[in-house]
Amino acid sequence: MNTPATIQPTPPLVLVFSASDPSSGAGMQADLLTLASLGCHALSAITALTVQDTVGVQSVHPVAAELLEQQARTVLEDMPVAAFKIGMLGSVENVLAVAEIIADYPEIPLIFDPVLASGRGDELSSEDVISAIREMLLPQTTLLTPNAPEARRLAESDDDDGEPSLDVCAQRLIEMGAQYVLITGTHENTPQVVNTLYGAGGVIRRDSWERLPGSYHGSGCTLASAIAGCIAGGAGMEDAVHDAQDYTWQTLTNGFRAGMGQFIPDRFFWARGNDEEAAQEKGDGKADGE
Ligand code: PXL
Repeated sequence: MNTPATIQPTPPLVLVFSASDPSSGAGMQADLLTLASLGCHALSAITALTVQDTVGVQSVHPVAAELLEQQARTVLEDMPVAAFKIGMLGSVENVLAVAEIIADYPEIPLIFDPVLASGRGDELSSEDVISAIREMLLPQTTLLTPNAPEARRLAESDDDDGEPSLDVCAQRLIEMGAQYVLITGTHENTPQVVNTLYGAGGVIRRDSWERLPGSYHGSGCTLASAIAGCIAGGAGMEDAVHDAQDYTWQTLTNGFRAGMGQFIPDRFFWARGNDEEAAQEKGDGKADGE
């Protein structure tokens, strides 16, 4: 065995289940960058390969459930994981495989970003994946982080006359088994982006953020991974949710337009000496936002 002269303390370990995005805007690459930036070491179980750029998703190729299971179980048997983060799962078989794995580690907090569609509207989960998520994963979820359209889709019921409010959706998701729900308001038609954290007793906190003019690829992955990183580092849920939003907002104001489509959040803004003034100047140039 290799023993370095001084043994360094191990950073908090977070096991991520998510899909590869070759643009590194979203998906596993976004998760790894975010967790590294926050001082964690991420372990990765790839659920699917996607073909996409900053403009759109061309195809999604789920990995075989047995291969997903082997990736996760191998690292879980070797290393003590402090938190799980789940993103896109890609198939019903993968939902079931992940549900079985995490059931063996009930003490590890689970941050679950239910990726149903990309921010640009590309479908990323079928109806049977959504049913499997409701039944198998929500009861094991510590924090669910849907955007408003995802919250409505996961919480919808045949008995609904009109569209239920987001507060009602959150309450239903908690009844389905999630301990906490953070609904993000980027897609809502409000002057500011309002993100609301709910627990069993209702609203725990609401945070409002300036609505930025750009359209970003991977902001939801960044937020959920940042929360998982804070939880793995020992934060309580409310602090983790606040600090992760603050971090994510900074990655967005420092976002860059690498290709012809959406901006990419800069998870390492602090390593590039970007100060607020520079971010402001860059922000002024973002004219093509959603
Ligand atoms: O942003 C959600 C997301 C997550 N994971 C993958 C994605 C996307 C959005 O495009 O492609 C792999």
